[in-house]
Amino acid sequence: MVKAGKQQVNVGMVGYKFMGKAHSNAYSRVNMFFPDAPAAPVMKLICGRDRNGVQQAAEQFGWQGYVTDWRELLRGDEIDLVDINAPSDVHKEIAIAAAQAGKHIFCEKPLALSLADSREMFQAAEEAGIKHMVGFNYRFAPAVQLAKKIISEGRLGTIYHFRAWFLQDWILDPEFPLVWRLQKAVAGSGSHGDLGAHLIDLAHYLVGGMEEVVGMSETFVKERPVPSSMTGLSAKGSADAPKGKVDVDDATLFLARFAGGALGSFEASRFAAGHRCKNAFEINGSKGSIRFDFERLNELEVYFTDDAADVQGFRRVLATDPAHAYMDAWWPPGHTIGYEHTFVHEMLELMQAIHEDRQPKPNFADGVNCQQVLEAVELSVSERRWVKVNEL
Ligand code: SOE
Repeated sequence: MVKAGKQQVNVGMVGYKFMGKAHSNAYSRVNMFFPDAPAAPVMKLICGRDRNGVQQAAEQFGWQGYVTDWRELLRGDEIDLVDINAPSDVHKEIAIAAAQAGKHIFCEKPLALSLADSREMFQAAEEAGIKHMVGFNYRFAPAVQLAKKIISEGRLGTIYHFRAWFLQDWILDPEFPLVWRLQKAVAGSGSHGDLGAHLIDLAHYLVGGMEEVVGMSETFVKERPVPSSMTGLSAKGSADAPKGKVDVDDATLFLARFAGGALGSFEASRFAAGHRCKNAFEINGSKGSIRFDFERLNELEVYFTDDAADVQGFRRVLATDPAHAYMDAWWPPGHTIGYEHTFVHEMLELMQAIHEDRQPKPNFADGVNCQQVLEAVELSVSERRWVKVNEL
């Protein structure tokens, strides 16, 4: 129930698999844990093409109703906010139509299949005057917010290095089926756009814009069985299924020079055996260093050069105190939070921004900036040269 007097934001959501579940959880939790937020989402309609699947998701996730055609979300005034978490190939069409219908938009990353498409989406959203947000959820881990605070307050001094890895291993088996995340026409790119996009956004958020990049990329398994069904990151197939071509990267690595002078290195791979979801970065500055690893997302390791000589070293900060972003809304200090909380914090920012009549952060401009670096790296890989980001 939304408190009397609180602004209600009626949500219509397209997609109901992995991200659909994460977003549904966030919409249903945000009002309960952040009762003072000036606006609250109301889970009106969920949309998916498969009637049985979407009906089941509506019941399981707590949506008031469901539809099988996203255009129904845009008719009339019932829906205020359209949440797009279906595969990347449909982001652009739905987002532009939603903007033109005057709906606010939350869109999962990567924003689009290409830089040109992301720019069109940004332009449509700006012209319509709606609020737009892109789903870079890792910004919203309290430990990442602490990293941002430490850097913004100058406590690391001049930033020299940003190095980051996003490592997974879920497609290591060559017989793992050709799911949509491995198809260029649907996903845009492979580990680069799926995992590297998060690293690029974190780099932009924490260190700033990049001037030039040089990359390398590989598809280790070039053909895979066509799946009979897929959901989230899992898929079913049979041993005798025909094979299809993998036309995205399995791993992409790149170096970057930041506008502020720092040097960056980035590694995104789905072939890093033993790493399930290692989204990690380390930042070194003139006064110290910090490091984060999503597999231990409550922690930030910090090192300050002005610590007394006899206790110099990295210390582990458990970012669960009221001193840490969002934590006074959750549990007592030391009671850790998880992946799903990052989405709750994301939706809180969206609700606050809608109420305050400002753009949320990160928004489509951040989505475009990320897409620009993604594409600059792709150009660098295909032309085997350094590429200036503003060439694109
Ligand atoms: C799968 O590779 C995936 O779930 C990505 O799609 C997400 O964006 C990332 O957060 C975790 O890995």
